[in-house]
Amino acid sequence: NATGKQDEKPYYVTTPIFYVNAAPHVGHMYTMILADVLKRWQVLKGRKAVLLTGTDEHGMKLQRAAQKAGMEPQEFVDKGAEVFKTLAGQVGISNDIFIRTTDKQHKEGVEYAWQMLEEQGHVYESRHEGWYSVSDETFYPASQVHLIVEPETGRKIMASIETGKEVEWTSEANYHFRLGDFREKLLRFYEEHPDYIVPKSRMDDVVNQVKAGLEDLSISRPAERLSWGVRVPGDDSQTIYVWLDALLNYATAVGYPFTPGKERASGFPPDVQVVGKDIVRFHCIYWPAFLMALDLPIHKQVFTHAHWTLGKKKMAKSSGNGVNPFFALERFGIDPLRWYLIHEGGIGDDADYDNAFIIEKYKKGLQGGLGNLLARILRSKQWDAERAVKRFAHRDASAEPLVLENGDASTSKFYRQLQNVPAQVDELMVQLLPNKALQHIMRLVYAANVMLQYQSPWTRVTQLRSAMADTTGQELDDLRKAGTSIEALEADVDRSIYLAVEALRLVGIMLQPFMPTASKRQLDMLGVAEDRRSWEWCQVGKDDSYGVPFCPIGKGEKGLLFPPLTSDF
Ligand code: ME8
Repeated sequence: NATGKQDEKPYYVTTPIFYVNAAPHVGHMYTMILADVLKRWQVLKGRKAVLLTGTDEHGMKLQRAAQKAGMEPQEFVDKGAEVFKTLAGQVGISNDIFIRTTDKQHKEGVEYAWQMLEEQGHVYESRHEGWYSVSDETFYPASQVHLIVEPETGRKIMASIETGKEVEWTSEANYHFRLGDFREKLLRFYEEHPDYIVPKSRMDDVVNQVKAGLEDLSISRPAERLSWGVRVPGDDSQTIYVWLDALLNYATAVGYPFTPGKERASGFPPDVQVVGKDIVRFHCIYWPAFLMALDLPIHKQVFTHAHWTLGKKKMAKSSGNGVNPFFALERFGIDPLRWYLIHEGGIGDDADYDNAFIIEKYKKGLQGGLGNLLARILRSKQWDAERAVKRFAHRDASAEPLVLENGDASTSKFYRQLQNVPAQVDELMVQLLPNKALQHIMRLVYAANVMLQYQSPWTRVTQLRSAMADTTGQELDDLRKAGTSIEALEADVDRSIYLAVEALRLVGIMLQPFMPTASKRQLDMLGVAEDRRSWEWCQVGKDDSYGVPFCPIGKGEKGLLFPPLTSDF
């Protein structure tokens, strides 16, 4: 009912908010796309969903980057944020919110949260000594740093063992968060929520880390060192630690501090937070501890993914080996790039980004697989796809069966596949395996091509034509002797064409979250009504009124859904 719908908590998906110290690369675009696909899948299924992305604009790293650029920090971050916003727009990210940590409302929310933490006794003042990495914006314990020779400069530096980033010895007075107090509570939470971190292997890492012990967390820095950030309420000499500031964005963006009763309608807490494996600790240890301390509900799942590498080295802003996402978009187009990144991107293990490989995958999957199937059905003059759909989709009760009792095993096998694949894809999406889900959709495309190959409607059409043209009647006789007839042959052709068209319709519906533009064109070509593109229509035989007429696909390369890509760019 209407009230139920209003009260419904929207499905809330987030990306990390990105540092604007340097331009985005393909890695950032990947996270955005993953989150976008998860959101769009929910929308396809009829759920209200909210997607957040944005930029992390405070902290030492930004302060130094602005200084280096000879700019005022605000001017510097304004420029940086614009680039990320433009990127989200160009990749078709359907974000409802773009938060910037320099937004007034966010800063006020952070101040409020700080006061709550203080009031509840979670904060104390003390001196802090340790190794701080500006690049990672975090302290490392002595056991996690070592002396290295920096390859580029030959300088001997102390660096984090985990990230290889330089650390600096800092000794200063600052505020601490009693993170250690949350060890037991966190461990209990992990135990009660075994699916909290996906994939499971990263859950195990986090549990082991917390089991090994949690040190209290330094959550402010002297303002004379770090001026670019939110000041500690009531103590102007200290600036709030950038990660506390940044993590709170997921709450402030949807209205924290919440008006009582409004929290659920805002979407909070997030249903799924997509992050790279580099920031798991922050999202799966610090963030839930902050939420516990603030008496806020905890996010349901953290979906962690692996990294894109270039020449096997992690793509990173600081290494200068990031692939420019704007160039990639121009070269391959939004949909092929979205498809490639999800299909080939790493969740558990890193994946290497390679232009030649993208072209190869494009040729095989999109041109040779999906594009070819569409063209085979819609462009061929050999059969009448409209007649096939009229015959089987628009059938009445007395119509001939689509799958014959003792018919060809290959068609009944394919029919079963058509029946099963949507639910299987949905299950993969529920398990947060969008790569596997996309691969499974593509398998249906390949299976449709194989089914056609096997059914060989073109051979039957030739047989049909020749029998009809044969004035001696000999060929008709032969057909009859072989236990078939003109009508049966024609029905066979229509049957295999209809099964292939049905595959294209279901695939088109399921591909919408992955390739919004290409799938729209595909469904347009198939003549599927706009209001019949949601999940409930993604069942074989459900739509009885599409395809009449099919939209002309156009001549030459222009009319192709996936035109050839040029490899020399
Ligand atoms: O960490 N492959 O921001 P950030 C895949 N501001 N994804 C990659 C990647 C790669 N090579 N490199 C980066 C921050 N990413 C903080 C987050 S959230 C409260 C604050 C993606 O600009 C991946 O999602 O360094 C990674 O976690 C994120 O960008 C880091 O972005």
